[in-house]
Amino acid sequence: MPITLPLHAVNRPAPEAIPNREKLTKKALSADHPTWCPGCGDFAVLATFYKVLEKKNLPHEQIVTIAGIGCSSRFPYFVNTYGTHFIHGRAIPYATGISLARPDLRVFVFGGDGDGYSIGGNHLDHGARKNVRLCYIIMDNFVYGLTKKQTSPTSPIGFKSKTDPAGSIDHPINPIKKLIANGATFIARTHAAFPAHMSQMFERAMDHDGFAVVEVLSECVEFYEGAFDAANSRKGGQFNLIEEKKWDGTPEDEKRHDVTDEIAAYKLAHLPFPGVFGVFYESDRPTKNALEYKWIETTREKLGAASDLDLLKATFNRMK
Ligand SMILES: Cc1ncc(C[n+]2csc(CCOP(=O)(O)OP(=O)(O)O)c2C)c(N)n1
Ligand code: SF4
Repeated sequence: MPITLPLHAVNRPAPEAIPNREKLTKKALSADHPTWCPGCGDFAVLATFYKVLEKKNLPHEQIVTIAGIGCSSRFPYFVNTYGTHFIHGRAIPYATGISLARPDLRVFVFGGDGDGYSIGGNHLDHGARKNVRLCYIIMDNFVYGLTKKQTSPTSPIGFKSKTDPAGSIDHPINPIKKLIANGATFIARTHAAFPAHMSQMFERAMDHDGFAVVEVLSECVEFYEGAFDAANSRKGGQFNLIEEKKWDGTPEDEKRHDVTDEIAAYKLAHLPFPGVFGVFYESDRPTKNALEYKWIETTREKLGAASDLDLLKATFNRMK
């Protein structure tokens, strides 16, 4: 059964955009020069992230970037914000702590398919079910790039790598199905070769109050060149977009996708590779941040306007 608490009763406002803050130019947002191979899809993801941050007017000092380990996970080095390049697969629990403790911050998590779906796969499931307020951008290249070509959880069957020289035999995971099943409240998919679409997806993910994930197909030109050509209209493939319902009462609208319909989202996610791109699912289930905040405030009142220290002591006493 879904939680039926009225949202307005539990949602603590997300940090606000500041309309008149100083311009966040590329210069202001750039840190180290990216060490990625020339042509790596991750460059486009970084450029798009800079662009969308500026457009969103987010306060510079409130932006946090967290990542695990991998080429894509080097992201926080290249963005001039507070942030951490953390241990492999553990970006989500770390980012969860930051998001819960500091509701004034905007928490962004970055990583690859190995980091997010393999070693960190279980953390992804729990972040999604808890609906932690953060925005997770996964650069999926269907391979382990940093460690030079091992099979990843999204590598297709038959993919030849250093761990599978005769071709991968393991069924790849479907990240979108996994995220729907586990309760992520914003799930989108895009392609690094289409920055305009990627920007739209990033913007919507940033606007979402909850666990927002954007899966970006981002080519590893060194170890899996051409992996996403089938989804690239400029390379003879097809970049098929999800058409969302407009609720305009027209007969065409009947066929459009209702992003709040979990089963419809699942069916779209089930389409064979290269599938479709856009927003698969979006819902406004209460966040863990809001529920936990409400619980703390209720306890505070019960204990007679208790201080943070009193609350901490009461918690420890309960565990004695
Ligand atoms: C505990 C641990 N196990 C293994 C590694 C080695 N390792 C580093 S990055 C990586 C995989 C990265 O792949 P992915 O997340 O897909 O990122 P990409 O480099 O392709 O962007 C692995 C296995 C490690 N650093 N730590
Ligand atoms: S190895 Fe692949 S993923 Fe890593 S920087 Fe080079 S092209 Fe990008």
